[in-house]
Amino acid sequence: MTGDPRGRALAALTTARERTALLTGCVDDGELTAQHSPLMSPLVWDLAHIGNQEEQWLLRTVGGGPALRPEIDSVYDAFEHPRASRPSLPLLPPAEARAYALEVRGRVLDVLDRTALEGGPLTASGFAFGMIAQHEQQHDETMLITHQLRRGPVALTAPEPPRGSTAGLPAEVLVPGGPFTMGTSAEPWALDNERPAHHRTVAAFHLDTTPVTCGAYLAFLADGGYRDPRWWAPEGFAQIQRHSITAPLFWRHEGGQWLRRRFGVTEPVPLDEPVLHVSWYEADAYARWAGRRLPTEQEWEKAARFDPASGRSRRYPWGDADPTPDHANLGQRHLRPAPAGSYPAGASPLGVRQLIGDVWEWTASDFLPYPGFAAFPYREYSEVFFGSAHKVLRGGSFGVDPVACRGTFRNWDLPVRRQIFSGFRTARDAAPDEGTG
Ligand code: AVJ
Ligand code: FE
Repeated sequence: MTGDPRGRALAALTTARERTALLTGCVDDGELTAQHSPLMSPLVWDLAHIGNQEEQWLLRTVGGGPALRPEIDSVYDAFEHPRASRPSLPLLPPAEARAYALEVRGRVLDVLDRTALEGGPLTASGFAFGMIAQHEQQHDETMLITHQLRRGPVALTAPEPPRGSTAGLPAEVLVPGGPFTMGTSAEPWALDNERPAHHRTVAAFHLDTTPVTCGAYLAFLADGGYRDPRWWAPEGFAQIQRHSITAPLFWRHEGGQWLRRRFGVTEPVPLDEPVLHVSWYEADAYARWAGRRLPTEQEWEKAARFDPASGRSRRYPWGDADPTPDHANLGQRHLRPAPAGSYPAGASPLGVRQLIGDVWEWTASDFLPYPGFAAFPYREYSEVFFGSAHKVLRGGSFGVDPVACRGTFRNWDLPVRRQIFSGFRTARDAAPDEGTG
């Protein structure tokens, strides 16, 4: 990240708030207060929670000011109240939630004006402001998921993504074995779980050039993949049986073809688009059926960041420059993944495409701390989630803003989850004489 941190912070906070305004302004108050799925909060909870986190970190902790509305902290504490229970809380009504978030933001801009963006880790390079912009954008992706789960059309518009193709691309790329630098100690707005930079060694492996497409996934369905326990982790097979899952979420078979519902519109499943809304179990089963496996988180990051020419790990597959619309499908600029093979300018040095943007990619790995991890600034962001319950996703989706997406960024979820914008790519070990060194 380059340039003036104050300008960066202001731009990131402003971009996040514009997106929040669209996501909470495209429906009436009834839709804002309704719960559209027990997996999600009412949209009006996200809205005031965004304001409340901003109040706690930027007005109270960084600004040192008095609390504006301390009595609502508990209502918007994600740990006190699971998502399913949030509709029964005494939530601020939509107009009040909007006014609260606006009031907080006005005061935050004064804090930003008068805070020296140096010194301790919270203020250096504007970290806390960047953290809160990332927090708001993460909830903006969550709110976009809520819109996908809602019944009825979604009044958000976006141009179609660029039309790429896999013609002429190899199916997979050989990533050489050997050490590389994983994580970061330099990225000023990196969150605690991305830190510190450390060395890892991976053996040579082959990685899909693009995410797995709906067309490839359909072959797994057609082969009876959802009925064959050979391909599934036992808990995964139990889950698809318990819930009668026979295809990715939002797909249905009708009139001899596969359709899917996308933001309230039903369309034929697009064969060349990365598959979306699959669980870790579905991704893992597909990979086993294909005679392959999911990449580990280490392999994914090496493919995304390692530059064989310099031996250095970079911020993104294409280098150190911040993402532009030519590099990757990010920021809700398009409300769907681009076809596999899109974004040639975003390719890695070895030619891997679409590592950043389009779909979050499930990895084989549990969400664990890096050696030397230190929770910062609060344990509840990452530390309480470490362990074998959550699997890591990498690379970001079309629904995530560039401020919350980079080669080191780590997302995580339960392996049963499929309402998120999740897809995957597959890998396989290289032969002993391939790509060593
Ligand atoms: C990192 C996406 C798993 O949404 O639960 C939002 C982000 N943390 N508020 C989530 C988050 C606190 C988090 N994920
Ligand atoms: Fe949050």
